[in-house]
Formats: sequence, structure tokens, C-alpha cells
Amino acid sequence: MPLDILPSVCPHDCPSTCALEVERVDARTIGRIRGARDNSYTAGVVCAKVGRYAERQHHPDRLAVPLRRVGEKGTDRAAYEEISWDAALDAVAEAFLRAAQRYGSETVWPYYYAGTMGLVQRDGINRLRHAMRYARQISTICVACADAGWLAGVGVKRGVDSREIAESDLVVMWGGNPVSTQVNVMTHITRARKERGAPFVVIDPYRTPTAEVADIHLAVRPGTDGALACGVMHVLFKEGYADRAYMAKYTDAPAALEAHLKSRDPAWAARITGLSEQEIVDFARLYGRTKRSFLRIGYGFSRSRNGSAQLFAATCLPAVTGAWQYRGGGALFAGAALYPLDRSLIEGLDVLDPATRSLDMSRIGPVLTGDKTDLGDGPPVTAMLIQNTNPAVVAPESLKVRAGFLRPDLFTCVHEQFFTETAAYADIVLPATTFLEHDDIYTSGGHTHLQLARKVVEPYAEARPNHFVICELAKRLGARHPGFAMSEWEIIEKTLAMSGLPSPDQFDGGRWLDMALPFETAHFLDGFGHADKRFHFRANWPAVGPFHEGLPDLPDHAEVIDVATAEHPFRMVVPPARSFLNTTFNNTPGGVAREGRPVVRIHPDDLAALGAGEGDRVRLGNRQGSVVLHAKRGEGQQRGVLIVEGIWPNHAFEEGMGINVLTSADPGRPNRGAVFHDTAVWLRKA
Ligand SMILES: Nc1nc2c(c(=O)[nH]1)N[C@H]1C(S)=C(S)[C@@H](COP(=O)(O)OP(=O)(O)OC[C@H]3O[C@@H](n4cnc5c(=O)[nH]c(N)nc54)[C@H](O)[C@@H]3O)O[C@H]1N2
Ligand SMILES: Nc1nc2c(c(=O)[nH]1)N[C@H]1C(S)=C(S)[C@@H](COP(=O)(O)OP(=O)(O)OC[C@H]3O[C@@H](n4cnc5c(=O)[nH]c(N)nc54)[C@H](O)[C@@H]3O)O[C@H]1N2
Ligand code: SF4
Ligand SMILES: [Mo]
Repeated sequence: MPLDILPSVCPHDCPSTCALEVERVDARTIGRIRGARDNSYTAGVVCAKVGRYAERQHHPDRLAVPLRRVGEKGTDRAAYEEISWDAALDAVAEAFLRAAQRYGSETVWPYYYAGTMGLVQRDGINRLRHAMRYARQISTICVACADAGWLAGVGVKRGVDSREIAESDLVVMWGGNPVSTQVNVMTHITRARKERGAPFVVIDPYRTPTAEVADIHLAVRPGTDGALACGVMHVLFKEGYADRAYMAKYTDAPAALEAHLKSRDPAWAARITGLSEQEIVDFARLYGRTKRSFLRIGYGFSRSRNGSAQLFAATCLPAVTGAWQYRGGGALFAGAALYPLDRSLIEGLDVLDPATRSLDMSRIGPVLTGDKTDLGDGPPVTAMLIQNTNPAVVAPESLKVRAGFLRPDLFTCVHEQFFTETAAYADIVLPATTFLEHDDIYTSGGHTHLQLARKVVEPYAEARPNHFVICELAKRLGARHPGFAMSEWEIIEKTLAMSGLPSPDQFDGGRWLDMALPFETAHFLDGFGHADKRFHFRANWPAVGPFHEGLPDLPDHAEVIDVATAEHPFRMVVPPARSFLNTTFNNTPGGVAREGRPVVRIHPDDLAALGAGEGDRVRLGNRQGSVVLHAKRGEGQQRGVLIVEGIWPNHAFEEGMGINVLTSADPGRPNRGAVFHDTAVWLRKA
């Protein structure tokens, strides 16, 4: 029997946002998933984990029906009994009303992230929040540090079209690992290498799968990219690679920058980064003599207390050489500003009361354990609705997160596809649809398309979309907003109309709209995003956020990190594993088999000094706690650096708690943001 092939869009939290083709076996069953060949960015490629999505879609552990907790919090599925949707929704509404009666509406904290990137299903929770005056969420777990760093220099969140990578003569992947985290970047890099002989440089503390295929790997110490960028720019000025005419026309303070860089030579940068002077000079010359140089900026090096400053320093390079002017030249971090969407219907922005308090999602541990830094004189958080995220595993300071979720006076409802470790703390668990079972609209961080996707198969068992849960709760809570009475598709059509964008039938094949800007604008030849239209070498950190102490205005190494000390001599980085996507896929057989078990990569000399070998049990710790892992020889990283790929479930670790026991909920500077890769630890034999 021939299979139906239906279009869709990958909803996962990945900059690639692939245009998909899904084999439909019958109304409830899918086969393989492939990348759409006719989408110029996806170009027929998807990652292996989504290719075998049937493993996840038809996983025997999918949540099938609503559950009510009858046993202990934080245990397992046996602590729950099945109930009807009506009974479950009534219980949630009643708990929210009761909590608000006692403490005021801001005691309720709806909490969400990007388990799905569809705008209606992901962000609809904000409509309920605003209509009910519930506490707001400052969404810091992923992009806050990077956004602040990019905006400091460029002034608007967009960059050069990623398809232009194929037309570059030098591609630099800075602080990102696309072979694992956004494979489609590699399609375009491969074209540049094959068709133009473009060298490919990776800047990353360890030999990632991307670094393995690169021509040059600069294995910096974590948190020292600001120094590398300055050492490189020193050479660019000194050896005549700086484009002074470009800088005079397009930048704010080239003379101040040049004077500032005089003392930041390659020897200085080598001492801080741990690279050799020669590596820095060679890279600077390569970058300086190539006009069409493309910096693809990853998130990784922004996840540090000085991360915004690091990312900002990197973005200064193309402004010094003027690479922005050329096709295939310039830089890209993410393209959010390409999508001029009016989000008020989806998110209920028209009913938002700016007086309601905002809580930092990355600080969920401190928030739930009553930290006054976060709560001030406000009420405790006593009720939560959680959608599309798994904070029991992914948020920093896991021990505090656990203590918070275990509070007997906290009511939690978790809407999920699986019985995650967060669901195991819930009072009510609701089964959620996957992207194949609901409609949505998708923007993208890594390319320029706005995409639509209709459901492909019927919902599994009693699974329901986020939109359904939000609208049903609104009814029971008395929340009023036109969005609660509309279908997903009606919201999408109305949102497009309100935004002055074409209607769905005018999208290419009903699927996507390419929002790419003309060359002049994409390359900032008609000005950067700041009011003076210039690229800023002088960052105005105090205007960006409150935590600006210790951040220099000109690009520099900012030592505001968790520096290694005698007590904590190692610097730990906790990057993504290839077969998992955050915690998604860490329960599918294919992914788990490929990843094996949680390991820590240790430099061979550090391993020898410890008297340990490959596969031995070692313990990593700091003042927050400790975890046991198996050692792995880490070639291609400096001594004193530890790498723990994840995100494994907490229960995959010997003592039942995962790697985020060790990461800190300190805010990144200047405008918050989780600092996952900025942790000093000790290391012992276990
Ligand atoms: N397979 C897979 N894909 C994913 C994800 C996943 O978990 N697994 N997660 C998704 C999500 S939510 C996101 S935000 C993106 C993130 O994707 P990326 O942009 O790749 O960012 P990170 O995952 O934070 O880290 C990437 C790299 O940064 C490096 N790094 C850490 N600190 C430093 C530093 O100080 N300097 C430099 N130069 N490099 C540093 C790490 O070693 C790591 O290799 O990927 C998405 N795609
Ligand atoms: N150690 C360490 N920790 C990290 C990171 C790291 O690199 N290292 N990266 C950080 C980053 S960048 C991020 S973005 C966070 C992400 O962390 P999470 O937000 O937890 O990310 P995901 O695992 O992508 O998605 C969470 C859940 O959303 C559910 N979900 C998917 N679609 C839907 C839906 O339509 N409805 C509902 N109700 N649920 C749905 C999935 O089943 C999944 O369990 O993790 C952060 N934590
Ligand atoms: S590369 Fe990213 S967007 Fe593409 S299929 Fe994989 S997870 Fe989805
Ligand atoms: Mo992320």
C-alpha cells in the first residue's frame, strides 16, 4: 500500500526548524520523517533523532490519560490514579482559585519553555497568565545572555542569511556545535568547502563532532573568548587588515577600540585563553585576509556570567574588517527580528497588567525555596501550570528545584507527552499531543522561513493540545479573551492578518513564506539597529540590564566568571549530546543506545594525575553538591577542563540527581540568563 506523505515542521527547540515530510501509515501511525527537499534551507536533511521520530511518537510510555496524585510527590507512576479530563481540569481550576484567594493572583506561576516552538501551543499559556494577572516569567534559560551580547553591538536580532554560508570563503563556528545541535548549518558549510575551498574553523573548549570535521579547532578555556577576540582584533589593526573607511562610516568608536586593543596582544590573549600565540596570530591573519568570512555564532559561549560580553566581543570582528559588506560575509546568531508578528492575540498582550511581578525561570530553585532576592515582599509561589519544559532536570541548582517541588503547600499541574521527572512532582498530570497531532505556526532562529503545519495524525489516546488546556482552564477560571474561543487555525489566520502578512493560502505550497531581507538590509549597509545606525564597539551595558557590574564597555576579557581555584581547580562545561534534544529523546531507545551512559571527558594528563583510567567512577563537586560519573579520555581539550554532555535524566545518575546539581542559578550579566557552562568544580576518584 503506498504511504501518504504529509508536510509538517519540526517543533523542537532547535534553530534549524526543519521543513518536514512525514510518512503516514494510517490515521494514527507514522513511518519515517524526512527533510523537505524543496525548502532551500532544510534542503532534504533532518537529524537522525527526528528521522526516527516514530520511536517517540509511538513510544509505549506516552501519557495516555489525565492522572491525579494519590501517593508521595517525586516518586513514580504508581503514585497516580487515572481520572477524567473534566475532573482533572476542575481540580486545577479549583486549586488556582483557592491559591489566588489566599495570596493574590501572583502566587500562581504558569511556567513554560520551548519543548514545542509552535507559537500558538507554546505561548498561549501567556494569554491565560495575563488574563488572570498571574505572575509573569522572565524567559532566561536559553537566549538571554546571547541576546544581550548580540544587541549590544548589532542593535537588532538578525544577521546575514544563513544560506549565504555556501558563498563564503571562510566559515567560523564560534561557541556552537551544529553537527549535533543544528545539522543543517553543515549542509551549507559543506557547499562552501566543496565549491569554494573555504576553510572551516571551530572555536570550542573541546573536540566536538563539529570540531572533528573542522580544518582548524581553537580549543579555548571556557569563558575566555573575549580575550581571543581582542587578541585577534589587535593583529587585525596592527597588520593592516582593519577596514578604516568601513569603520568610519558604519561604527561608533574605532579610534577608542584601536587604542584599547594596544595592550591586548596575542601574548596577553594566549595567557588567558590557553591557546598559543601562533594559533591566535594565524587565525587573525586568515580572518583578516578573507573578505567573505562568515561567523556563525552559537549559544554555547554565552552561557556564562560573562557570556554576553564574550558574544559581543566576537561580533566586533566583522565590523573591524568590514566583512559585513560582502556576500557570504558578516555574522549570524539568530533571526527573530525577521518576523514582524503581532503576538497580542496569541499571548493576550492587550490584557497584560505591567504591575504584575516577573520571576526568572532559571531561578526556579531559589524561587520555589522562598529566596527573597526573587520574591521580595511578594507572596510565595503556591500554584503552577507547567507546559513544554522539564525543570526538574534542565534548570540550574537541581537540589533547590527538587526541594521546592516537594513543598507540601505547592500545587503543580504538569501537561506533558511523557511522565518526566517534573511530572513526578505534579498533583495533576495531563497528557499532551505532539506536533503531529495539532496545528501551529513556526518562526526560526537559524533561517528565514515562517512556516505552517497542520496535524498529520489523530491524537494518541486522550492526549490534548496545549491550546485545549488553556481554553478549558480559562472557562473554569472566568478568564476573558477572544483567543479562548478560537481554534488554533483561526488564531493563526487572524494573527497573520493583524500582522499585515499574507494568509495561509498565499504561503508557498501552503507551507512557508521566505522572510529574507534584501542584501542591503541584511548586511546592514543601510545601518545597524541602533538609533545612530552604527555598529557599537562601545557597549552600553547599564542600558541592557541591571547586572552590569564588572562588564567593560569596549570588548575585553571580563573575569566575572566562576574562576578555577585551589579548592575548585576544574572548569566544567555541560553541552548538548547529539542524540538528545535537551531532555527530549533521552527516553527513546535509539538515542539512549547511541549515548551509552553519563560520562565526563577529562584531559589524559588530568586523568593520569588523578590515578584514574577510562571508565573509572569519578566524583565532581562544588559547594552545591556532587555527582558521580564515568571517566572518558578527553582529547582535544585543555587541562583543567571537564565536559559532561547531556541532558541525561536524573535517574541515569548513580545517586538519582543529574548534572544540574552543580550548575548555578546566578544571573548572567548584564541581563540575566542561565550560566550552564560556567562552573568551577573539584574532581576525585569515587
Ligand atoms: N542534539 C541536540 N541538539 C540541540 C540541543 C540538544 O540538547 N541536543 N539543544 C537545542 C537548544 S535548546 C539549543 S539552545 C541549541 C544550542 O546549540 P549551540 O549553539 O550548539 O549551543 P550550546 O549547546 O550551549 O553549546 C555549544 C558549544 O559551546 C561550547 N562552549 C561552552 N562554553 C564555551 C566558551 O566559553 N567558549 C566557546 N568558544 N565555546 C563554549 C560547548 O562546548 C558546546 O560545544 O541546540 C539545540 N539543538
Ligand atoms: N546541563 C544542561 N542543562 C541545560 C542545557 C545544557 O546545555 N546543559 N541547556 C539549557 C537550554 S538551552 C534549554 S532551552 C533548556 C531546555 O529544557 P526543556 O525546556 O526542558 O527542553 P525540552 O527537553 O526540549 O522540552 C521539555 C518538554 O516539553 C515537552 N513537550 C514537547 N512538546 C509539547 C507540547 O506540545 N505540549 C506539552 N505540554 N509539552 C510538550 C517534551 O515532552 C519535553 O519533556 O535546558 C537548559 N538546561
Ligand atoms: S535538525 Fe533540529 S529542526 Fe531539524 S529535525 Fe533535527 S531537531 Fe528538528
Ligand atoms: Mo536552548
